[in-house]
Amino acid sequence: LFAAVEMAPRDPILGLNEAYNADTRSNKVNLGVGVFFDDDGKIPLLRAVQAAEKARLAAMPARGYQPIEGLAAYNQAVQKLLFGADSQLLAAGRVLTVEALGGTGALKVGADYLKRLLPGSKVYISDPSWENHRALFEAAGFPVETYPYYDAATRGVNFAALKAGLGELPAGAIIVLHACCHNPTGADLGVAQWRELVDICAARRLVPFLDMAYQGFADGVEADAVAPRLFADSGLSFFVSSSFSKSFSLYGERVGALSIVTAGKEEAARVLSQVKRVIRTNYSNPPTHGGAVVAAVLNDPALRQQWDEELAGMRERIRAMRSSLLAKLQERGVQQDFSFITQQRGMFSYTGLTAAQVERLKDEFGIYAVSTGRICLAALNTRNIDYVADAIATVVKG
Ligand code: PLP
Ligand code: TYF
Repeated sequence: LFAAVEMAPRDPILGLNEAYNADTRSNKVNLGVGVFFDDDGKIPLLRAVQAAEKARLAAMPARGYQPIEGLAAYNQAVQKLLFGADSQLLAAGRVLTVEALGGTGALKVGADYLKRLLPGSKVYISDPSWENHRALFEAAGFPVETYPYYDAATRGVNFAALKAGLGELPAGAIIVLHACCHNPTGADLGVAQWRELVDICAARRLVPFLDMAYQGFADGVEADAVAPRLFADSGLSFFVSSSFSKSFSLYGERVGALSIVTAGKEEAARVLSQVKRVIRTNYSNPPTHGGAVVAAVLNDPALRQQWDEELAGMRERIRAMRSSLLAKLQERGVQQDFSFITQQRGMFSYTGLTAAQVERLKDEFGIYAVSTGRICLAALNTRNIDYVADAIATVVKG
């Protein structure tokens, strides 16, 4: 049966973990995968999460099936994070939200539903994008192409090219947009640019799919929601995937959500019924724990405040590592301008390191980065940053 099965390629990012884990050097550093580590190099278990989990464990809840769409208290909390507590969109009942298995699960449910809704459409992802975007939408049966995004010369967004690219797309084209903290480049649009982009989507009748995997990691929960809120004001229909893997440090619990903005309450009910059908034939209904914990935190004012503070702590730690890495590269006499490190947002930086330089970092120093030159700043800490700065300085000087 399996004699002719070929070995599938590894995920370029998750595959790095395996190589890192197998490395026996004690000073090795994993700047590959996008995970937030604290200054001790550990994945934090947030205090707000601990408190919610303790209360949940003490209550010993029964483990019945959840509704297909997940926990209502969770889905409502997600909507408020995306659109604001007093959103008119929410008051009008235009949004449906379903709990999903992480941001990936939300993208998958959205992609499968879109394939039923718009079977002849194409999907456009940013150039470059998170590799799984392409794989997910291709797996749902869509042809996937790219729209212009990153400009290696400025280390920012080539907005003119982006606008021109989107301006050529046919009505009904699905465009996947990173709502904030673009992965892999760290280069985001500004508010005025988002406004223009919303206008283009409206004029060309594109179908926006916002991927919100890092809400709170750039400027804060509210500020980072500028894209979904501008789209909300436009009157357009669109999709949003949310992930709480990073913002709640709940990676393995698989907590995410898919929200779909429709024209009205009655339409939302019909769309929800179709999305539920997609879920039922995938995994029936989501697991209980992660969503219950996130809902408990978001719906309790004291825990919510604690989470806001802990999220700010994570955001500030990444910022501090950005400034520190830049300063340390300058101290080491690196001529190349690395000031973009402090301008890019979120966990990642597209460093401009070549594949050969990344290879040297791994071979000579045990420092793992993605071959595209993407590094995860959240893996730096006060103990490994000098070593990393030394190594980068060495490889860029030749
Ligand atoms: N979208 C982007 C842009 C991401 O970087 C990630 C990272 O994990 C995801 C989606 C998936 O999130 P999750 O881990 O919750 O599935
Ligand atoms: O880009 C990253 O590193 C994170 C984690 O298939 C990740 O988003 C990477 C690859 C993948 C799933 C998650």
